[in-house]
Amino acid sequence: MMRVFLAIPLPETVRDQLSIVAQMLPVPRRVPPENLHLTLTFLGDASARDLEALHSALEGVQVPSFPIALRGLDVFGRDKPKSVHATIAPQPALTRLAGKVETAARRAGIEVAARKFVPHVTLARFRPAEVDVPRLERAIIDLAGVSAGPFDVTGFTLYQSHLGDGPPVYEVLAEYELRS
Ligand code: 3AM
Repeated sequence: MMRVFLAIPLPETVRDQLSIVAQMLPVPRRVPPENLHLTLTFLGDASARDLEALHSALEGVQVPSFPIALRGLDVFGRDKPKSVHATIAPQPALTRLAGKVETAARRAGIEVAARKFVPHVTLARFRPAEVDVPRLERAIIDLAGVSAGPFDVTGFTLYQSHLGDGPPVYEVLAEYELRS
């Protein structure tokens, strides 16, 4: 089985901008710049057979390319934060794309947890006890004006996540282009 997810890769300039922002956060374990991405759907463990069915289903996803922009920061976990992320300016085309890839995954027989799509780019992950929460909250307010992009989303990628000691290694399994 392979641990896989579908995500939008980010241009290098955007990853560079975001990693500078991440450096300004009082947090441990920032996401390495090369790992920054925007998850569309986490698929979990899939077999090679699942992935073949998924590949056929994803080739049928036809969505025109669209721009997105990153604006400001937020946390997951509220008063016990577990991660900090850059938020994405509202873009209905992005929500539609996430809906279509999720439907394609279900059609391919992959169980996808039903959860609301909250578009984000994770900048750091940690345990709540590892951060000074008021200090982190102040940093997020101070950095409310950060932005990156806009840039055109021209495709999305199927990644395999290899877990080990240290940050995960994301391997590209397949790339899907959006129509320009
Ligand atoms: O980088 P982000 O935050 O978009 O948190 C994991 C990461 O998301 C998420 O999948 C992305 C690639 O690893 N993820 C990991 N395990 C998950 C799970 N069990 C999960 N998302 C939902 N359920």
